[in-house]
Amino acid sequence: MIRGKFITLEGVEGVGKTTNLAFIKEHLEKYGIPVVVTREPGGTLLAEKIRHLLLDANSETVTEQAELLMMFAARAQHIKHVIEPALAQGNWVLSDRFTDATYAYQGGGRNMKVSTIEWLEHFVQGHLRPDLTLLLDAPVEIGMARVRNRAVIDRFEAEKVSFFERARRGYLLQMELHPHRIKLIKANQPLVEVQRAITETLRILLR
Ligand code: Z5A
Repeated sequence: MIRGKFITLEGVEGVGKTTNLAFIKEHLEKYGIPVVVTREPGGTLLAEKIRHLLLDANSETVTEQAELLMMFAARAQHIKHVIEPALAQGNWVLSDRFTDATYAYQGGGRNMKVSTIEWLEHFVQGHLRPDLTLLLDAPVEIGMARVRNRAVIDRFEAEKVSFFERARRGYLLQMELHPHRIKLIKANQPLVEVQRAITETLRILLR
């Protein structure tokens, strides 16, 4: 069995990750590729419970250490029960966020030490890294404006604009460090243009 490819979608809120996930799935399926769509934090029963705890805006103050460890606890479950088995069975896995989000939000947003994140990445993932990461990038205000009318604001969405600016810079730094894996998609353009750019970038894996 040929192992599948692991693709992740990243970017700050409202850039269009969820919207484009469905588009990518459909695009890959046209090539006869079986696709498993998932998300982080989440993707398994336990990891979804952790997601709920992480996003709950009414909980006690969550320490940045607890937040970081919960992200990786959810990720460990996700890798073991969803990502690895799916890849081993030849599926392509498409995840709405993965570890680049930790570098962006906990590293950039919360100013946590990169060396701690690197250690946890190695501890939890071993050699597992995405084959391709699509970084949907747009000015923070654009994404925020797109999701402004949501009825429920989660614990992250309640953060200040400066937090998301640091997260965006964190993502761009990750891209500088991993230029072969992380590809920038300009998300501040009409959806049809975003999807044209995504299709073009996916050719790297479809060749
Ligand atoms: N988090 C973390 O801190 N550390 C980690 O390691 C991980 C996560 C894995 C939950 O993520 C939170 O977890 C997240 C970071 C943290 N918090 N924040 N912020 P999430 O993925 O569930 O949350 P999100 O980024 O806030 O998702 P989102 O708000 O749904 O954004 P999106 O998926 O990128 O956007 P969308 O839902 O596809 O689109 C938003 C709207 O814009 C929608 O109405 C679309 O129709 C519209 N849209 C999309 N594209 C366009 C274009 N091109 N033009 C016009 N309108 C568009």
